[in-house]
Amino acid sequence: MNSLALINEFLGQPPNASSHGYQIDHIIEFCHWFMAALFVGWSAFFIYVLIRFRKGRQPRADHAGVRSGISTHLEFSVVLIEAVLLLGFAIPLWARRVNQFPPGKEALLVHVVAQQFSFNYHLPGADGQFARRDVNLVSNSNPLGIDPNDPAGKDDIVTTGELHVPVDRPVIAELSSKDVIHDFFVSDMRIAGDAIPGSLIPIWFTPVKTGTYEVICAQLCGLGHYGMKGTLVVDTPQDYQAWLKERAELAGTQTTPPAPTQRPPGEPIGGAAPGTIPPPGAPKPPNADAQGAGASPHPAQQLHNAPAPAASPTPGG
Ligand SMILES: [Cu+2]
Repeated sequence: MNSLALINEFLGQPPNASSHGYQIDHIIEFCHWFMAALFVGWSAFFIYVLIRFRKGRQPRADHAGVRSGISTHLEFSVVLIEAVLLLGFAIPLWARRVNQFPPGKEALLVHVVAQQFSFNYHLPGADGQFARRDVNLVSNSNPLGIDPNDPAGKDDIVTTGELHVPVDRPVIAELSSKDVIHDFFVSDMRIAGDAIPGSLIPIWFTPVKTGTYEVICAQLCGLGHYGMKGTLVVDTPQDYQAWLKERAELAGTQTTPPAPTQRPPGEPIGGAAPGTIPPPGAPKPPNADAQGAGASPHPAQQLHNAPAPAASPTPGG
């Protein structure tokens, strides 16, 4: 573990704070030591060749070249080690990340909706049900287009910039985007995932250390990309409950019945709400299709057959 910390420090990586992160660190460590060995080996070989085949010692070029098989064996071993790294470590590790999601009941499911230039978070509240989202309801005060008439949304929590999660509980973050491709990257948790318009991409991690961590966008997404940062706060279970309560109370004071979202009174519901920029020629999606992902099957199964997220216009649609 000491060498892991050394490599991390050397590379400027923050200490790992997730349950799976040590595996990522391990493969990073292994690759770097291997590359260091290669670098030293090739450099030594290069210097040897410069001296051994200098003009003074070898005035005439020998077109037959090297006759021994040492270099072939060396190159084969390098290829073999790289194949072992890829097939033995990298691909199985990746397969575990994408195939072995924590059970839905055990995990905290949060919708992460990226936009230029911030991350929005949608939590289902006490009932565990996400409200329906509709792109036509998106406005400055309702960044996710949550349907104010959906009873499932009465206790939903929407935050921008800061997300709280409890420690030692798996978190499934379902990524989507409202505009361009972003990337939800939390280096302390050793996770990153692209947020792509028209896709729902689940990633998961289990935070094992309380604290405040930086979330950044890792895809060049426009002029304000440099400032697209957020905060992930890992709380003790008690602090997390207190935060949930605080958010619920805040939502309660900011809404006017029957709207559970932060829609100011008098703002039109449906149609072209202020702040909404529908794509050119976009047909209005039928409400049935826009049913939020809360009632959908296991997130891992949505990767390829997911409907477009309600708040994300399909490219070219
Ligand atoms: Cu971005």
